[in-house]
Amino acid sequence: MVNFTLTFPAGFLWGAATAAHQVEGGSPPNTWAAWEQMPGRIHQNQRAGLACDWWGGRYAEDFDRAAALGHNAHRFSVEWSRIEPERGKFNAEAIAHYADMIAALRARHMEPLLTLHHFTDPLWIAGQGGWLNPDTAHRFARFAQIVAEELGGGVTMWCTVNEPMVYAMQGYLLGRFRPGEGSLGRALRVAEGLLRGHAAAYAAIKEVQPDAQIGLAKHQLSLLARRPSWLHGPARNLLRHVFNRALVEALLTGELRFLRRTVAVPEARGTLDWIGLNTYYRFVAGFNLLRPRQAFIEQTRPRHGLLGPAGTGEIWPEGVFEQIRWLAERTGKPIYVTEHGVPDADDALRPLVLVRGLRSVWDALNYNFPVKGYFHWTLADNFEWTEGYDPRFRFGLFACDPQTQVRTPRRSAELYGEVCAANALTMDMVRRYLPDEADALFPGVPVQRAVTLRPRS
Ligand code: IFM
Repeated sequence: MVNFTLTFPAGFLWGAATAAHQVEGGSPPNTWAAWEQMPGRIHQNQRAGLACDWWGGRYAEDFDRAAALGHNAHRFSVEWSRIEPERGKFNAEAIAHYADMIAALRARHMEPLLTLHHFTDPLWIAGQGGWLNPDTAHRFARFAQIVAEELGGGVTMWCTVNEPMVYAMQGYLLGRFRPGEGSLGRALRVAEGLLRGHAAAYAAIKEVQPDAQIGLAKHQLSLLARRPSWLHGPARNLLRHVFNRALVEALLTGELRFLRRTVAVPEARGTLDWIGLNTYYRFVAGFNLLRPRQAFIEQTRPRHGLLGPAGTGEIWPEGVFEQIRWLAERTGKPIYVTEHGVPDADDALRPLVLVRGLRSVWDALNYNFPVKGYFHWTLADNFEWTEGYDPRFRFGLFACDPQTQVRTPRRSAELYGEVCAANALTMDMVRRYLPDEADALFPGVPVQRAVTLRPRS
């Protein structure tokens, strides 16, 4: 009987990831709170409402829960529109609130990883054209500078921008996020704006805190080519380049190459101390002549596999290894898994997704890829953007009812807690949480034998 212990390196960061608008509640003057007012934009016209009431102070009890489970780190974001509700006017109370949150993490021996931009913009930024306006990158850098000056005493790990390609594509090409547009050209210009914002914020934070560790969180899709691959393979490669790779390449080269357009962004070159990986799904990509607006590329769900809710793809935890590998080989930088998780209110899939995802991280470490931490998405059920509080999109280790504010741990919280506390995943844990799948997941066949026994054709 196999009885392994997959041990992680000493000092490995274990935690969960959250984002301000999804957990805080209290309607800040930002673009999402405004978008939620528009009929038909969010599942059942819901609004974030109280969310997890972190603005009301419930972050403290949630940090207690995380600390009790052995988390030694937490990724969260600050809300730009609260800190700078009007151009150039910074709100001392909001800054004090985030200082308290950071102190609360430190008091619980949890390392804060602070994200500056997670999908929301102050209304005054939207009013000046958002990330299509070149001035926005400078405004963002000024905001980053103030945050670094005010909060840098307790933070050394900074994430400038969360999922810039998701923000650009969902808002400006697919129309699912504000401003609900359908233009590939504008989506790519927004991505360029966010890249410039990242670079400007990087420089601003380094001015204040030279030893800051600064990165961004990149959403990566695992992509199969539709058959026949000689026809659809190039479409897959193009999507992979545009969505997964172009922006990362630009951080290394200072050139942003999208389709036929190459833009010089020299200020972005070398602005990466680490890179964050957010990954969830696998899709199939192919050519479709009916999709001229999307450069004739269509992205669909695979027919088989562990399928996520409608509108998502195949739940594919092995993508964690695949994406770490590309990011590590291409950038040579330390890697944090800044998000990985699964929407699963019943917790029927999460233990399996966790075990497969963590095995992927461990595999990557064994290839000497420099993975430094893992942040599960997310701590407690929260406001899932366009999906609102749709029960099919509950990502929390804890269930959270936004009306009653009652939290209930899911079994996965305990499983993940055991991993964090032991700094290891063991076969004993896998057997207890996944009794039916344990032996199939870890058959204990030495690689050498598995290779020798592969049937010849
Ligand atoms: O909830 C989101 C998060 O804000 C960004 N990454 C994906 C998560 C799950 O959809």
